[in-house]
Amino acid sequence: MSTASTVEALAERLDTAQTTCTDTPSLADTHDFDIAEAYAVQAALVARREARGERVTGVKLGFTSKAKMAQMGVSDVIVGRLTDAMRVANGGDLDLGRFIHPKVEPEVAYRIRRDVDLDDPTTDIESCVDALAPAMEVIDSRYRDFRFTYEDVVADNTSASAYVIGSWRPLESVPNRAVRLVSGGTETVGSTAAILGDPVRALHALLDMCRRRSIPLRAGQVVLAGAATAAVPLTAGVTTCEVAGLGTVEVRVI
Ligand code: 0L1
Repeated sequence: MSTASTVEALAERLDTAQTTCTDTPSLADTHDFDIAEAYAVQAALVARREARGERVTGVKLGFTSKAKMAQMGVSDVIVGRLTDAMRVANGGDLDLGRFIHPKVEPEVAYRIRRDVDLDDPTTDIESCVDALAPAMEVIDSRYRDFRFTYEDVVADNTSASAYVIGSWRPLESVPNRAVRLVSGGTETVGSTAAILGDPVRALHALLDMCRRRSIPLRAGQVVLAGAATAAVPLTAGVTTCEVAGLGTVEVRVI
């Protein structure tokens, strides 16, 4: 790339894909861009959402499983931004019509209780969170036929599309809890251990990434720590996720 106008043009293309539910070819087909530029496109994309009145409500991690990192040929997690327009109430309705080709992932969420000082090298990220909950994330890559590069996914706000969070519980260690997600006729089972070996490691990886990419972490925001299984297609009907000991979260997909 990389002029400011190119960054803005790519953000606009992804934004249009999302708002019109129309897929778009990989940006990398026509633009040579690196990971720093990909995060710049993501920031411009999120700024467009904020300009429409959306509020950033948290962050999400992606590529937190070894299998997904190996598939993408990378060794780093990726970070995307969540907004209030993506939030769905636990037990609420979710309209399939707002997506291109959605998939759903079982997750664990953390709640940030105080602003995280990214500049302080002694910041203890675990002391900045005060609760956790079962959660689900709907990812909806804006790219045609799911054909994308690592940089493409980052630019596309890591496919972030919707999320639902269950009841918050006091913090506890959840290194290896059974997870079960059912969407329509598809069931997938796994473990929180798939999230970097222990979801708490996702918090440390998040702090590192947010420092490198200057992504603020604010009191009251949520952190989706990463998928506990491979994503499954989101289909009409009740979609539920149970994390052993943490409870259940569900949406009605219509
Ligand atoms: O949340 C994630 O798993 C990261 C995005 C993966 C890209 C995709 O499959 O859409």
